[in-house]
Amino acid sequence: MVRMQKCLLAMLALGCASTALWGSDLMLWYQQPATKPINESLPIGNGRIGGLISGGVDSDRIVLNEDSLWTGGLNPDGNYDTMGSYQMLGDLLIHLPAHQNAVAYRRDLDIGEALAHVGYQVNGVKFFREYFCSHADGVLVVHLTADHPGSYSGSIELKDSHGASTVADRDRLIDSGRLKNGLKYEAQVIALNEGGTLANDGTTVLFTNCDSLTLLVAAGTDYAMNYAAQYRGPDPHRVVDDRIHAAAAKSYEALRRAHEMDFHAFFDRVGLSLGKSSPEQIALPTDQRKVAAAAKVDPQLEELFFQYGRYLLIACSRPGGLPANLQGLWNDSNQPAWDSDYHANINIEMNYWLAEPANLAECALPFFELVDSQLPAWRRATQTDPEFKTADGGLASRGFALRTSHNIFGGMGWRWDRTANAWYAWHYWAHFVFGGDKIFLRNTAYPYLKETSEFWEDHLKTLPDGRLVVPNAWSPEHGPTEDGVSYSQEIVWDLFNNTVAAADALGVDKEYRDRIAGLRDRLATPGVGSWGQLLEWMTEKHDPQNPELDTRSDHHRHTSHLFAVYPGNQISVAKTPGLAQAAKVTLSARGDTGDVREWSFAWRTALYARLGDGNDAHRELQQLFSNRNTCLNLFGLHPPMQIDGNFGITAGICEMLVQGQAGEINLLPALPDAWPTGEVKGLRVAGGFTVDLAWSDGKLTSADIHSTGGTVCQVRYGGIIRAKKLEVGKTLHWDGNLD
Ligand code: FUC
Repeated sequence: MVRMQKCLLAMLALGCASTALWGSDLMLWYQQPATKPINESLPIGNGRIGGLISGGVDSDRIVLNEDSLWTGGLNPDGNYDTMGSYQMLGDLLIHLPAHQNAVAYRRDLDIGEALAHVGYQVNGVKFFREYFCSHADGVLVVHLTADHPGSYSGSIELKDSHGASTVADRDRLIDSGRLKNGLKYEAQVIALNEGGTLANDGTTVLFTNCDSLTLLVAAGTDYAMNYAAQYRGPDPHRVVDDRIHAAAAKSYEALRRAHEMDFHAFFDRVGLSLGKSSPEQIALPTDQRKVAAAAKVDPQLEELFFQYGRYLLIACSRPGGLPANLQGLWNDSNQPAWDSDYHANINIEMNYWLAEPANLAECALPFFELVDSQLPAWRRATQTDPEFKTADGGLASRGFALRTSHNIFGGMGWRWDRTANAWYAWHYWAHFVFGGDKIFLRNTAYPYLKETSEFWEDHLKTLPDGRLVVPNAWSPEHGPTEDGVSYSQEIVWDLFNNTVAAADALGVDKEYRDRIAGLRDRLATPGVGSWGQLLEWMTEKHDPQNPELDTRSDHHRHTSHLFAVYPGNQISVAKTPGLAQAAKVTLSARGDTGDVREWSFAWRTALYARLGDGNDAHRELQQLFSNRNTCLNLFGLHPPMQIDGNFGITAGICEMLVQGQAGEINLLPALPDAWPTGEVKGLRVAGGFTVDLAWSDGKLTSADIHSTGGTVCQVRYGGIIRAKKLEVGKTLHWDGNLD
């Protein structure tokens, strides 16, 4: 309430232009409603249900999503066309026919509070809407107020996106249906009024002369992350009904308080300041400001973009729900691009790069839950496919592989991405190595790592010289299919290396651990080519069909063979300077023109950061602001909209500020000239540390390293190295000149 009054006061005082009084600086704001939902509407979500707010004046459209609303099934033959796709749930439409000709319009999303707003005036009356999606109460909430009593008359519609009809029951709308795969879904909207009256005409709720309205939306399906139950659970009606009634029994203020407490517990863990933007930059609405930021550095917008990745992950990936798909949680189509699927050759991995360093580790849990629930189906598909004959000619009997794409029912699609199983293992290991949770390591991560290592133990091919290679692999989505492509070699190296470390951390499987360590050391490592590049394949390519392949003009969007630089760590400036130099040659040749897309810029940012090159990392980041690479609502734009770039860039910025690899915590390893002065609090690094840093004139001024893992803390700043064993809960503080 206090906040709403503050916002109304701001509107009264300043019309619609100011951001300063409106709330936090972390604000996306616009002077017009959205016209294209996925590109312009503002996203809210609670990890399971989501909304895209258009903020239309006389008709507000909120696209509704529920993360398990998927077509498809087991899809045993792996045909991408029959794999199914993520669906849109429907639209919540608020019709306000008398509200045409609004002035002083403003629409915003305050990502520091997880609240969206619309404000405008009609005939001297000030109208205000506030929207949020509560994890605490499981409902999406819209609150409509005005500074004049009795100003709201209109109707509420709930439109099913699969043609099912909605029925009205007093002040409630109920929409239920079944997809072709039998999946049952239900959505309900309830309207609560102050003043005026509510009625219904059988399909819509009508409101007349109300002072204010609160709309609550609950939704669910009968999906269950459970292979044994064929991915089905109880009918959603009961849960949806209970949720909406429980929420309706609370006051609007109580719902909002619970939402804010829940959200702040995640969001406030990390603070970032990269310097001050100019008053001219701050005065621009986000759609104009982001375009300008591609040409001229806008530090506060970069900070907003960093935090937007964190906001979006909190909004779309919470324990109990499904992990973020290709569009996170937001979808305005029943035929989304690439089915809005889980894409295993870069995209879903990139979705989760930020979770550990940006201090949102719990948000990674849905990924593990989904993957673990798919394993029985993936094992079956792999172990019956002649593609996976073992070295002795039999069918696979241990482990599983993944195709490039998968759904939520154990079904996969498109070509096999043979080492995606091992790339997923990187995430299981990262969750342990950042957080130190031994129970997770023992019960969840190690079983996954070990089973995947067993698969690769059975499938590696021995070359005449004794080196081991992954057979018949494809460097996504580039060049030929052949043995020993660098992408696959590096990922299997990473898997084996982490399996060894995991067995050591648990003190188990000594013999197995030694065997895997031996295999790791026999894996062919990437070579260096004639122009100093890191080789993407075992041999340099001279392909008349594809003359650019493996040349300085090869600007392919994927940088798969640089996995070992980021997110892997087989190659680093400190430990393998020659290969790091070759990686740099490759990266700069791949460039940032041509085939390079939104997520590619994010990966390149992180790669340059790992290679210690802050200015190049920043150049890649800055390009994301162009209309070619991000939508007006700052969602990544491939095109079409894709969310991995949002998550990837947050991870990339973390890597620019602090890195924890090669056994060190490296402070400000890639600080660009564009951020001479700044501060960051709460970033996590591997080994169990949280780091706060401040810098000025490009130099570190203070560092606080808090131990959550009780391990040796070896810190590097430039050429200076300090090491100290830090007990859990202790902080290592340095100020001023570290030398
Ligand atoms: C990968 C990429 C494409 C796109 C798709 C969803 O296959 O090569 O660029 O991001 O995923």
